[in-house]
Amino acid sequence: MIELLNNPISTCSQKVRLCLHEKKLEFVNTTLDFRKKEHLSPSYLKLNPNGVVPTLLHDGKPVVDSSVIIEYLEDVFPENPLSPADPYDRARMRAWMRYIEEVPTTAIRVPSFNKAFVRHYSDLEDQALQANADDRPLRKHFYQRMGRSGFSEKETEASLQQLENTIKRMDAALAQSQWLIGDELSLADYCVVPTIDRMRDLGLSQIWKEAGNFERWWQAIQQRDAYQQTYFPGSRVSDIYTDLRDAT
Ligand SMILES: N[C@@H](CCC(=O)N[C@@H](CS)C(=O)NCC(=O)O)C(=O)O
Repeated sequence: MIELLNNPISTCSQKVRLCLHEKKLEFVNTTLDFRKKEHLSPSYLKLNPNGVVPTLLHDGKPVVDSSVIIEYLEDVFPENPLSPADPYDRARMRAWMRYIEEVPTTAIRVPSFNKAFVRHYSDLEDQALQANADDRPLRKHFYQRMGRSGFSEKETEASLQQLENTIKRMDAALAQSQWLIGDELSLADYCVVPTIDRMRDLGLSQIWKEAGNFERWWQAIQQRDAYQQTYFPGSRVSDIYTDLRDAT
């Protein structure tokens, strides 16, 4: 039995949902409410001491961290593989995954919080703002830097540059092959999809307007059943923060 403790709009959760659907694995989709801080409750912290989503429960055993989870699913459920058979290609896939985790996955948080989430903290008094940051085992300093009004211009600019670099790197790779690793879809592709979808949702799709290979890949991703299943209504920030709808 597989249960995914996650949140509809969380990019890290979407990455796991994409892989579960692509592998045609049935799972119980359990939503944690960020506004109620359910991901910071003592019972959830016992499963995931980082206080972030997603967490996979496999026969009751917790597996944490989205990339660890999708590799675990590959190990345990080899049917409908999303990892190449060749060890060298698997190493290339993991190198992409590490790059995606370090660069775009980190970068997208800055415009996401600036445009969507910071509004929840803008009226907090100093003490409440500090307490809110202190509550987050993994993200205390991130929330401190964000403060009440969002990330600095310098940090925002650096994030946008990182997102642009990612698109350029992907576009170059996709000139050589259909997917990031050769001609089979892999975990590497799905690792980056939630960042791209979020970029579009935040009105940042002009970044890839000249990237033809990337655009072909993005169109192909959006045709997949797993993509349609992952992005159900309510899974995009613009579904919740309606002022963002003009951006898309
Ligand atoms: N490396 C972790 C990061 C997970 C993560 O940052 N999750 C975000 C949502 S995408 C979260 O739960 N944030 C909670 C918060 O900001 O308090 C993973 O990939 O699972």
